Amino acid sequence: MRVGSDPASEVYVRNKAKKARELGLEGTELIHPETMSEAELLAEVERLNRDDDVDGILVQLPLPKQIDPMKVIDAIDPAKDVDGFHPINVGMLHLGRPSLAPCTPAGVIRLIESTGQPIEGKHAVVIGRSDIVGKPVAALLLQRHATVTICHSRTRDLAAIAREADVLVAAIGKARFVTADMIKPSAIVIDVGINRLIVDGAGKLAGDVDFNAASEVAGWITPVPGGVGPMTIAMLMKNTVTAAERRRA
Ligand code: L34
Repeated sequence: MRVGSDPASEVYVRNKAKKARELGLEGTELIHPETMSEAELLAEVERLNRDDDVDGILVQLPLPKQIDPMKVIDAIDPAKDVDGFHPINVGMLHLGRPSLAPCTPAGVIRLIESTGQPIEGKHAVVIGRSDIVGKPVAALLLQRHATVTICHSRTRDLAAIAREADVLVAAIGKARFVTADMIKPSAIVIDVGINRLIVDGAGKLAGDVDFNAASEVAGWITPVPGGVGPMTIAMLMKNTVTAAERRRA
């Protein structure tokens, strides 16, 4: 579900609905006006909670300023919470109990696993501590027996810590924040950032990592676009199938 017309959200939600239809999941893109009230959105969530034909509910963030995202997330039936944002699912994740894991963090883990390198025992450094990326990525890495360091805006000598990382996850939200000198040779680098830059008057996507220079140093590195974004959508499809199977079990 999308409220309002944030241009990035329009692209992301369209990509999600398209992928769902490709896979035969009957994804419906519900679009509401920017002026929708919080009460109206909560009523809409309630309606979808009660609709037995609906297996997954996703309310795309950010929401317009009159709507408190926390209230909306809390209102979603945890069994239909395919984003894994409800406090019940967040709690389950941090306890290591099987639940609906948030899509971007699950995608990050899947990308790391695709290297074939074991996560166990590695030093993983996560830059960023948001509730939707940094914290859950750290929890998933810890569950897989990595030694996890979380860096953020108040971290002292962040570059030195990053350089110690066997696995570096960049989720800062600043274009090209991670430079080649911050990467340990042969490290696995996962770039979660999606920053919109204007280059020579044209819009261009850039990650949180300076890809060209970093790819000379890293052993593995994900591009932006074409990295974490599409994996986020893949994990959303997986969560939706899981939610559907559980509701019918
Ligand atoms: N509720 N809100 C909720 N759930 C989410 O999981 C998200 N997120 C983030 C923003 N808000 C959300 C997404 O879906 C970010 N995000 C997301 C999803 C897909 C893509 C990027 C971010 C994606 O498809 N990225 C393409 C490029 C798209 C473009 O051209 O802008 C890529 O190749 O990276």
